[in-house]
Parts: sequence; structure tokens; C-alpha cells
Amino acid sequence: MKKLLFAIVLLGAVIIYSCNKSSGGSGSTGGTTNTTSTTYNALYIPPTLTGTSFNISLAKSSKQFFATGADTPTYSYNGLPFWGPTLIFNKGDNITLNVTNNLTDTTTVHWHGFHIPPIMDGGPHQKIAPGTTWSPHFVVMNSASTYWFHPHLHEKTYQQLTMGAGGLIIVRDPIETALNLPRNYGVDDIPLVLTSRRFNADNSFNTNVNDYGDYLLANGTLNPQATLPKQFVRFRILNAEIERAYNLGFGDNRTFYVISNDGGLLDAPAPVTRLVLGVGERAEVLVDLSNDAVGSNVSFKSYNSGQTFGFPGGEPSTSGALGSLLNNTTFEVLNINVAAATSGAVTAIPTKLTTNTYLAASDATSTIVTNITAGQGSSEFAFDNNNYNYITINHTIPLNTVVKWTFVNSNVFGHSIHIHDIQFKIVSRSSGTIQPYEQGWKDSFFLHLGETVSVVAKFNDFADGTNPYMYHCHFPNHEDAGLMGQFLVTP
Ligand SMILES: [Cu+2]
Repeated sequence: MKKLLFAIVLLGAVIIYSCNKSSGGSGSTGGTTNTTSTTYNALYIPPTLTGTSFNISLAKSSKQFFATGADTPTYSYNGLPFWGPTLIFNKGDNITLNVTNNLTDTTTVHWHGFHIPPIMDGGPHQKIAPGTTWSPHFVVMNSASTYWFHPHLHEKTYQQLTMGAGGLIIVRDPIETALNLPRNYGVDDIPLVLTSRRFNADNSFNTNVNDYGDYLLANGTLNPQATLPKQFVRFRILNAEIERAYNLGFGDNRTFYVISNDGGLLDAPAPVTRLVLGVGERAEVLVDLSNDAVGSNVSFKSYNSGQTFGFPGGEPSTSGALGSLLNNTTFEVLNINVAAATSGAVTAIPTKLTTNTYLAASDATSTIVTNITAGQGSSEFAFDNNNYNYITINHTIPLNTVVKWTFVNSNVFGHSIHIHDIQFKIVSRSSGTIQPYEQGWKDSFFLHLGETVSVVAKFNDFADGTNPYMYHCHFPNHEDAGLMGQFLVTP
């Protein structure tokens, strides 16, 4: 039965690829089957920028996604085709980012996951007008992990992110550096930004508000393949989707190890065979390729078939705003072509990574309860019945308060919740236990339909009686429609 299912999935992949080739990815399902296997494209590895002063500029760009037909108009930073450079920060550095907006539209850039003053945060209030440069500066206080940057202008986030604006940030620190982990970027330390897009017949992105794309993109690469050495390899995975969650695993169900999530290393590697990653979440994982033959292939997949309702991307339809060719299917996110080991290969993983001192529910001195409700007007979702607006401060938190913040979701669908400013600890999930790989510091989490989740955080260091931080659903279409609020951390 499993073999039959696998064959059906493979056949589906061939049909999708065939259709993609013949129609420029218009999403037509009228393609005929053929027996050619998928033609892979080399996984694009974004270039890195290092130092303490970073110049990034957002402008229109383009990328050829398909073997034939027109290029796809995109937005990107620093003239790249789709998706920006990877910024590498060192903890403790005082950095400046010069962000130039060369679009004809206003934008912002948010440093997702960073503990920085609200005026530097790049939320909807820190607007960058066309033709101007915004230069935030801050000390990197975050621990080593994988973060990202992306536009965050209210009602424009979906459009600008869909066009390709975003980039990874890697933070290094002495604790992570002292561990024997794969750290050779693009060789055994691989960025893997997962998203998908729907294309129009002319190969342009379909930027109507679709919840899901039809074609997986890994670092902007269609049908991606990476040649990776026969040793422990690290993936820094970001879910940069619109709504889709990924249920990641390997084709042979091998165990892999989560070493870090949003805000830093776990105490110890967490072994998994499946890893669910909602929008905005990151995970660093190690996979052992040392027992794979040189020249063999290992398939990294998302097992999104058969999910219960509320898992984004589990819906059965293949078209329309709620449908996608990838929905309710198991699809490949990366084909790995195994090559010879490198010198200095990592062949074992540390049993101990770091020692985190987490907050507990009992540490909280204040509570906030946020309900996902219907919004006003045509807004399908809002926090506590109020659509986001620039003026309303939804919560005021005195500096150094430890808050237990509870999100209650009894409305229609799952969401991915992100709180700016802090890294928090998930202390309860009403749907069940908190998985070992979710035990670390988090800034984003998946909130299932019908679920209540509580997180605990200390709001320290940055008080500002005027400039708020955001909390929101990280589905950009939901936040644009009003599923966002703001809070002040006051002196
Ligand atoms: Cu949402």
C-alpha cells in the first residue's frame, strides 16, 4: 500500500513537472503524463555579507524559474534574482544596517527574532519611503541561531514578500562556535528557505491573495537538488511561506537531529523523524549522510498529506485561493546528491549543546490573554475583535515584567503567532505535550485550530513609551487583513 501511494505521489510529481514545463506553470492540470524524471536545478545558495555595517537595497529584479518562457518579475535585495543575501552577525557587535528602498512603493524591513529597541525593529511604523535610506543600529544581543529579515509594512507585507523580498540572518556566538558542528556555509551548513508560488501564464507571480503557491521553491529554486558531503550536514530551515506549514522528514524515515530553533541552541540535540515548521519558524537540523554511498540520492520531503483540518496546506483542493497543487500531498523539498566527505568533516554530534535557563509559568507576574476572533468588516480574523490599526496600543507592559501570554484559537483555522522584541518559552499546549524540539527559545509558534497555547517571556532592556512592538499572525495575508496588535514596553 505504501509503495502504491509512493508511486502515485511520484506520478503526481511527474505530472506537475510536465505541466510546469508545458504551460510555464500556469497551474493547468491538463498536462499529459510522461516518463521523464524530474530535472533538478542546483539549489541556489544566497551570498553572505559580514562585518558590522551592512548595505542592503530593495529593488525590482527578475529571475528565470522555468527552462523556457519569460523571466519572472521579482523584488530582491542587492540585485539578487529572488531572496536576499544572508547577513552574518556576531553576538555583541554593534551593527548598522543601511536599508535603501529603490522601489516606487514604501517598505519596511523587520529583523525577525531580534531583541532590539522598537524604533530599530522595522515594523509597520518604521517606514522607508521610495528613494530613501533607513539606518537602524543595535547591539546584537541574540544567541547564535538562524533569523531573518523581511518587509513588514501593514497591508503590503503579502505583496512584497510574495515578490521575493526577504533574507536570512545567521548569528554566531562563542558557545556555538566552541561546538564541533558543521559551519562551512554552502558546503555542510546549508540555508534552506522554503516557500511556494503560483505563477500566471506569462510566468509572473500570481499576487492575488492566494494562501498557497503551486510550486515549491527552496532558496528560490524550483525542483532543487544539492550535492552534499558524506558526513553530518546542517540545514538552517526557514518556513517563509504564506500559510503552508511543513511536516518535514526524509524519504527513508531516517532520524535527524534538531539542534536549534528560533532563538538559540537547544540543551541537547532532539532526535526526530518528522518536524513541523509553521510560517516564520526556523530550525537548525543535522542529518547524517556518512552511511550513504557517493552518488546516491536522499530525498528530503514534506509529508503534508492526510493532515487534519486547520493544518495549512492540508486542504484537498488543487486550485483557487485555498487550493494548491501541493496541498494534501507529500512533496520533495530537496533532493540530496551524496558526494565524498570533505576534510574536517563532522562525523559525530555533540550530546550536549548548551545550558538554557528557561522561564516557567510560575515566573510570570502578569498575564495577557489574546483570543483569535472574527474581525471587523471583511476581515476574517482579528485579535479580540479588533482589526489592527496604527494608533491603538493593545497592551502596555512595564519594563522587566515577566508575562504569561496565552493565545486562544477557537476560530476557523490554524495560525502562526509571532511576538516581536523577545524570545519566549512555550509553557503549555492544550492539544498535547510540547515537543522536545519546541523546548528552546522561540519567537514564533504554530497555533492549531481549537488550541490554547501559553508562552512566558521577560520584557527587558528596551522601554519606550511611544514606539510599539507588534504581535501578529505571520501569515502575511492574515496580518495585512488585521490579525495584528501592538504593545508598548514602558519605563
Ligand atoms: Cu493567521
